[in-house]
Amino acid sequence: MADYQNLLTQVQVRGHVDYGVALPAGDRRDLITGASHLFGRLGDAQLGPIYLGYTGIASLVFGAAAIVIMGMNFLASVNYNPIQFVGLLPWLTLNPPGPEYGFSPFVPLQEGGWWIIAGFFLTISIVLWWIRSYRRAIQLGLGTHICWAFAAAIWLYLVCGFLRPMALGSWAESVPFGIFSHLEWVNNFSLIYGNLFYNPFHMLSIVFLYGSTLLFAMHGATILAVTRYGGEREIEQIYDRGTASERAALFWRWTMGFNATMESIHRWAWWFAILCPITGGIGILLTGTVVDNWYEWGIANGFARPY
Ligand code: 07D
Repeated sequence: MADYQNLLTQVQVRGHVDYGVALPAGDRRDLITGASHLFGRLGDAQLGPIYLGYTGIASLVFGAAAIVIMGMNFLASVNYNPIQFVGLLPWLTLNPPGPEYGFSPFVPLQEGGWWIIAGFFLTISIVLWWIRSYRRAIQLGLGTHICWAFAAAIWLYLVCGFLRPMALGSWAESVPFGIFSHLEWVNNFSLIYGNLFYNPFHMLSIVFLYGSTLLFAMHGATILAVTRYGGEREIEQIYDRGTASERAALFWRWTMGFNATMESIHRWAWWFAILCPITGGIGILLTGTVVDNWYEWGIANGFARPY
């Protein structure tokens, strides 16, 4: 029945609710459990148990506060007209303080003060969610790989919204909360600092971004292709290599002369993924602090050519 799994066939196993392994004292498993056929099509059919805990609840409260502040500012900007709120949503924005306020924490609410408060709450929410992910991993006896990957993304978030503005002494450098306004920030950032394409850390970040998708596609495809030989039991294949990994490895040696192993492919994927925001954050932090114009920097360093 479970043979010949591929992209389109799937099996949903539905039994008693699985509460998971027994854990040390103090463990809690909150909220409903049930099963959903739709969820089963995307992943595991079972819903819950969800663990909220103190950090989870606090994170949701701070996150909700941040979003409500953003939403209320958006609403105020369209005179509390709900129709316009929906219609203009992609264009609505909550902007950081202007350059006249430097990096002062005391800014009138309408001049960027709300932005500081929303950003503060959002950051608390994200950090609490990180703590929650770390503590849940420890509680389950897992490694903390997921938390450190999440931390890499938080690094880029903090560089863009806090660390670089602090280094330059100006909130105005920071990112607005808004759909198109944050895209405009990205575009203007590149224009003002001489085209981000010439920033070597932006180059590296793109390498790891594209590289991650490539590795993920190669790995996902390889595992799907060898499930008929039990290849989806990846961990077993690491310590007890079977015909699935023999065939997968030979495929890649045949086609490109080299293969990752059942184990190392996951290290490749993890490093590529985390290096995308790590190198990106370095590139953003250097911009305007160490290098003012990446195009001129490229000319000075012999890889860009004058027009
Ligand atoms: C954003 C940070 C972590 C996010 C976290 C989540 C919540 C939810 C909810 C508010 C993703 C926090 C949020 C929990 C909140 C609510 C409702 C990670 C993030 C923790 N670029 N570019 C990159 C390409 C150009 C520019 C990275 C390509 C132009 C700027 C990446 C191209 C110009 C910045 C990348 C291209 C420009 C970047 C992002 C092509 C614009 C950055 C990596 C083909 C005209 C960022 C060093 C990432 C960076 C960045 C790709 C072009 C500007 C590799 C492919 C030339 C200003 N660009 N880019 O993981 O790190 O983001 O740069 O043209 O700041 Mg670029």
